[in-house]
Amino acid sequence: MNINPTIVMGILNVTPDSFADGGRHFDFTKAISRSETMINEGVDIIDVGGESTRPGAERISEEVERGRVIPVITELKKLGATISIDTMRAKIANEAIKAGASYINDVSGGLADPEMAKLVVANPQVQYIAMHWRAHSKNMQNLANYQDVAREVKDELQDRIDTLITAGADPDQLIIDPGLGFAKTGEHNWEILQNLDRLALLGFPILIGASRKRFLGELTNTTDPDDREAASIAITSLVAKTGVWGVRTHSVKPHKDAIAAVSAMGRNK
Ligand code: PMM
Repeated sequence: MNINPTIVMGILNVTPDSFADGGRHFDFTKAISRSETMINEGVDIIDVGGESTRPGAERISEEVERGRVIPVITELKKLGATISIDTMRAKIANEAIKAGASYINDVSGGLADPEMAKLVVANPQVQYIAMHWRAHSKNMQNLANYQDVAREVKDELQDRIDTLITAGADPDQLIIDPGLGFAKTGEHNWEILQNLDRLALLGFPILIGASRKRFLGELTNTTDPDDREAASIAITSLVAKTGVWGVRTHSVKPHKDAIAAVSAMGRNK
């Protein structure tokens, strides 16, 4: 179990159409100003993404993705932030590393680009987040079929890890994520959250991205993602208690505070 407090990875979607904050940080100046706020609020890592992965989303070209993320990463490096690049493309990840990223957040766990494993091996100083994924966003909800979602997600992540380690990656580089909402229904997401102890058996740090997602909208009867914040914080608190390594969230301070309260309650126990 992770004995350090859960880290907060703040989301910076530089896209016009993501799940929860699409459009809000699309403009470069707005993206930097949002990042400065997150830094002031104590964010641990800023996750910069240029390609929307919301259900049904079409892919964008590599050039468009590059143009969105690399200038932002270059600027964030100057601000001293710890940077993650949310991409499925090894080329973009490589340029992001050169510009200052120290984490690759690959929602496809290496399935979308066969070059990704080589890049991870070539950059042992970089951490790699392998998320559970079955297909690109356009088709993924057709693949939300499981007998035992917790077991199948665990097995499929094990397979991703085996591929990376066989390619030469250092196990210490790897972080896993069950990919809530990716080829999963709301029920599947809850079942995964109820069974994080089973995922922890893989022996890797776990990242959870529940923040403001659609299944919380179904739970709380809300269409505006901002109205899902209380439910998001509840999940952060409970997963922090189970010892997950990190949470990927839209707001920073409320989640940092929730984690601090969880740590304080667990102190000296
Ligand atoms: N979710 C989204 C994008 N990237 N990365 C990881 N590791 N885990 C996630 O759950 C995840 C992700 C989609 O959500 P957003 O559009 O709100 O960023």
